[in-house]
Amino acid sequence: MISEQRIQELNHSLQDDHQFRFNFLAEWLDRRGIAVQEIIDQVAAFQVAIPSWALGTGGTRFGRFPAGGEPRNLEEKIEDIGLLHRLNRSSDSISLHIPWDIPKDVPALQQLLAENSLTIDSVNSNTFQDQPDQPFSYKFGSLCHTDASVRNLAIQHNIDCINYGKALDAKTLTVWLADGSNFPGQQHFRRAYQRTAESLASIYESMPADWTMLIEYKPYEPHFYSMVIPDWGTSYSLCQYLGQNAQVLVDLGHHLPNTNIEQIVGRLLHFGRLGGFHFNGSMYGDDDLTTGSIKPYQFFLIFNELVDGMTDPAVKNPSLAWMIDASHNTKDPLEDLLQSVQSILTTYTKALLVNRVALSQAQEGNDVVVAEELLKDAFQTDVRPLVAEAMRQSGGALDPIAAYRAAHIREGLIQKRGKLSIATGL
Ligand code: AOS
Ligand code: ZN
Ligand code: ZN
Repeated sequence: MISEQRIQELNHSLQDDHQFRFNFLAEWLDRRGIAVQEIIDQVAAFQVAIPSWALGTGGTRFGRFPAGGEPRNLEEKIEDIGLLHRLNRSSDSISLHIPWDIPKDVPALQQLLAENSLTIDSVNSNTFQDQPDQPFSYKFGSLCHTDASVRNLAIQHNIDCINYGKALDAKTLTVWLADGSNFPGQQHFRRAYQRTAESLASIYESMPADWTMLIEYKPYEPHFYSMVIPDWGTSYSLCQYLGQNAQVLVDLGHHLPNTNIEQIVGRLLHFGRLGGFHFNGSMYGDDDLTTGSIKPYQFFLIFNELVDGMTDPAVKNPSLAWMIDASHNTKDPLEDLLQSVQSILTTYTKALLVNRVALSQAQEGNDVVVAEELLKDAFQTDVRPLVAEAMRQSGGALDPIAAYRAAHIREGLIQKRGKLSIATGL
């Protein structure tokens, strides 16, 4: 679709402008005692997993408008993500979804993954919809269900997911439960929680010792009165109950408007219970929009908390799973993912620029203005040349979206797969 040589040619035409902008910024940061190449190395090393379900245009219940050339199977999804990774050198893994991505020919898939320099990051279970041949229904819940046969079906599905993941060398099981209720009185809160905890424990016991279970929370949707795991506190309590290999997953869109997500991140880091992220953007709730598209300052404050926690030796948190969880109806999905990764790296870079010694002094001395200005200074720095340089040094494109357009990739995919091909996804 696009060769490394073509990427280099496209870079060549942008190199002059890039060098000018990069030199200016590097010199300025250097004057302030910031080790520029160290920052570039950290940005180049930062990898974000791409969800298999974001490669098509996610519909809404009102309709769906296919992008054209959407991947029709797991092999084509791997090709698409390989393409993203070739362009930005920052998306080297995939979040799988079962049953949409059940691996069939495992050796062939492993080879395809290796050819594209990709790995499988995590496996997502799906107990939010019934599959055609399913003996019992998830209509009234899965791991929390009142009927043990339904709970066992959902437990077994999660164990199957672990086994599919093992075949492809994944090490993470992501559990998001749609379980909840729509009307007061429908569900007994304490018993639903208890059943969920016990079901999760059965899954946890079947998990290899080097695996992590990520438990995602969500305040509403698909249920609108209560969710069994609505908030980080519930996820955290379940992790405490299960053991060291269970961690909380923060999906940026799973908070009520104006929730202080950065503080949640700080709390979970403090407890050593932050397992990973689902990056996306949102205005109202679980909007699954492009990461950083709506509230870039809040996104920066979240990364500021992350960098602070990751660089503080007192924080004992395992390494995090960085994942995108997006799915919407309007953009070319591959362009959207390129934008998301770009926004994640840009925001991470800004957080790396924060003068932590000065910030800590201002905080200890209660100098509110200086503390705030230190954050704003980093946030307002245009770090795009550093991100471009990180990608260039890793063999990627200086401007991945421009390269994607210049290579007419969507047109090529439509020719190959047809205008109406539809990817499985949300
Ligand atoms: C659903 O709202 C959650 O964000 C899930 O993480 C995710 O979208 C789903 O598990 C994908 O199947
Ligand atoms: Zn999610
Ligand atoms: Zn979600």
